[in-house]
Amino acid sequence: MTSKDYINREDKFGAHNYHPLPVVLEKGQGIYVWDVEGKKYFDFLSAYSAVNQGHCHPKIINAMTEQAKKLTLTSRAFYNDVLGEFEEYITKYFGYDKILPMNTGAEADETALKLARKWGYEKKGIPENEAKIIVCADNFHGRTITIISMSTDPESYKGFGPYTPGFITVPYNDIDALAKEIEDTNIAAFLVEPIQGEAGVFVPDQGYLKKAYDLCKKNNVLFIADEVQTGIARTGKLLAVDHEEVRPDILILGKALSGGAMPVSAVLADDDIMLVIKPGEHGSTFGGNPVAGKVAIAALEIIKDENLAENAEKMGKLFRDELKKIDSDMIELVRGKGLLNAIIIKPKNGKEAWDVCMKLRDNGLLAKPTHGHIIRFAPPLVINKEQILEAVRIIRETILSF
Ligand code: IF1
Repeated sequence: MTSKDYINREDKFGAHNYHPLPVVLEKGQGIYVWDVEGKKYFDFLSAYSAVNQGHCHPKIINAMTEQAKKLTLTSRAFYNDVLGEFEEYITKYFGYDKILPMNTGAEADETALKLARKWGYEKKGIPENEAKIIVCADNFHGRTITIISMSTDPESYKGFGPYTPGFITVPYNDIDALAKEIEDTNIAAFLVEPIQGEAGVFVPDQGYLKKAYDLCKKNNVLFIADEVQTGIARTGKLLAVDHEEVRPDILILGKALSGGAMPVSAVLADDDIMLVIKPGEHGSTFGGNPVAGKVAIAALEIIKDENLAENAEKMGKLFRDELKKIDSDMIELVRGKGLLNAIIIKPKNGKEAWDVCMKLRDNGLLAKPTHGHIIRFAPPLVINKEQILEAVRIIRETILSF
């Protein structure tokens, strides 16, 4: 079968809820992936920052296969011998009293919303069914009905109503707008991405998160950070909130928590928040399964053992510096933090970000456009200097060819 055959088969039997770049991958190792014709590519998407540790990291695959041979799933109806080990490891790693394990990012976001509402009723004294949560315009938190109810992007929410009530939207990076809304005593929480991914790697002003956090404290509102994409060393620190020394009341993790091996997500909080959820009130068949536990421990160990936060910081700076040297009016702006970066493309001769990504593919580098004019560049964090320079050479030659 050729790439074309694989694509046609997906088109015929799969729902059309994606528009992938036409490349069919069959193997990954570190920062590279290979297609079914054997062509090798730099992976500059990392499965939307899930593969921070690099494709098929041997330590993760080993943890996964060893545990898979022994015990894969008990459900939470019974205890297993791994979950406690994972819970102790991750809570000490991030400095929280408790973890609630889930699978996908959306599920972890939903969990955080439920926690915040329940805390609002039981601890803050909000009248029943009146809790509100403040969210940001242009957010991306996943695809469930409640999460799209918070979205301001018609592509996400249109046609899927009726929507879940109880959300107030404020513009991102606008502290005054937040200050105005947050005084309502029915507000339970403020939910924010430290850097907005889907919005095109939009980095807020230095100090925004700290000021937002202080406003939350002043008004007895929970500060919830969605670090599903920005967390686990992606932006040059373990968490993106670490750049401003903010400690979220509720921390949401996903994606790279498994290094991309399987869906593993988590919600972290201290006892006064986490313990408002009682037995039978929330859960998941697969959440906290022993394979996930072993995989997540390995994935988090790698971050520390291989100094991936420091590497992301250094390589990210080098990458942006080198991109800024490309002399082309097609690159309107380079932005990002650590190895979460994007360029804004100014169309030239009718050629847009999609055409640039197609040519990057031909030249051996995979990246995906977002919003038509932005290209996200987020390689695995194990990338080295030589590889960054080679990738920049491909990007430069590609851009200059238009
Ligand atoms: C897709 C974007 C990235 C997320 C944050 C929760 C979730 C995500 C901050 C949900 C998911 C994804 C999913 C992916 C595209 C993607 C994405 F472009 F849409 F914004 F990464 F940049 N919170 N992000 O970014 O996690 O339930 O998917 O595990 O294909 O939709 P999930």
